[in-house]
Amino acid sequence: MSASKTAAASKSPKATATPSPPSAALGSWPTATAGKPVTSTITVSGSYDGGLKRFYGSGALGGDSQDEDQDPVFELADGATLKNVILGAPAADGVHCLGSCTLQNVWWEDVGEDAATFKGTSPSATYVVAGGGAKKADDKVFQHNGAGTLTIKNFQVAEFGKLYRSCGNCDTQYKRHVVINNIRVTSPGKVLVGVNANYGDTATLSGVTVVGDGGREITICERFQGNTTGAEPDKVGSGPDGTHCRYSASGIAYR
Ligand code: ADA
Ligand code: CA
Ligand code: CA
Repeated sequence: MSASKTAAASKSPKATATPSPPSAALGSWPTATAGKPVTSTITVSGSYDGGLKRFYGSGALGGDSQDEDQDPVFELADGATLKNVILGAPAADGVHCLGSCTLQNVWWEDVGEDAATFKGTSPSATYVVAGGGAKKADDKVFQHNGAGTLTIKNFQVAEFGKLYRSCGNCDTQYKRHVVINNIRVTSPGKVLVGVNANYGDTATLSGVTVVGDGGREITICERFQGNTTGAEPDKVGSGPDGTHCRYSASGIAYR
């Protein structure tokens, strides 16, 4: 690239139709504009803008437990977008995506059984989590039970079990992919991503900042032997291997 072209590009950056939040914004959480109890699952097709209201489970969605059989607060049809939503407590089973979906600027203040579950059955399903954050997940934040690729970018997570898990023991298993870029991770947490090596999963991470983990207790990427029997999967390794856990030391910053 010529010097003049470089100068021109930096002087007048091109406006984009869908700007992503600048990385400098990571660290701050939104203030809810109002509260909205939800007693039965809100189904979304097309686009739903929550106006940064705090949605929380009530009645049948108000259990606040770790039960696996809870309904979600939001259920997104294939191709749907959910944006500007704060999920407060209790958050039941969070958000379910039945196919490709986009979760833009969605915040979980106190993750329920999990924050979002991705269930599309097509290998070409794409799920995008852009902006937002999740706190207080006893176990998983993002549960990938279907096929396809999940991208998590410009996101923050604090106090969690696993940020991402490719289902280790679902009845139907798939090759799954996760791409993580520009996230802020605040200790304590157990595992950033868990993938099944035997089904060919991949996790690609870059731009990860880990805050407050002086003891390096958070495992960045763990590989499992997944199954369809329902058994608890065995761990088979962790750390970058260039195949299933794709990242380099420079992609993970500690502070
Ligand atoms: C699968 C998995 C469960 C649980 C569940 C979920 O059914 O086998 O262990 O994680 O997904 O929460 O979506
Ligand atoms: Ca679960
Ligand atoms: Ca769940």
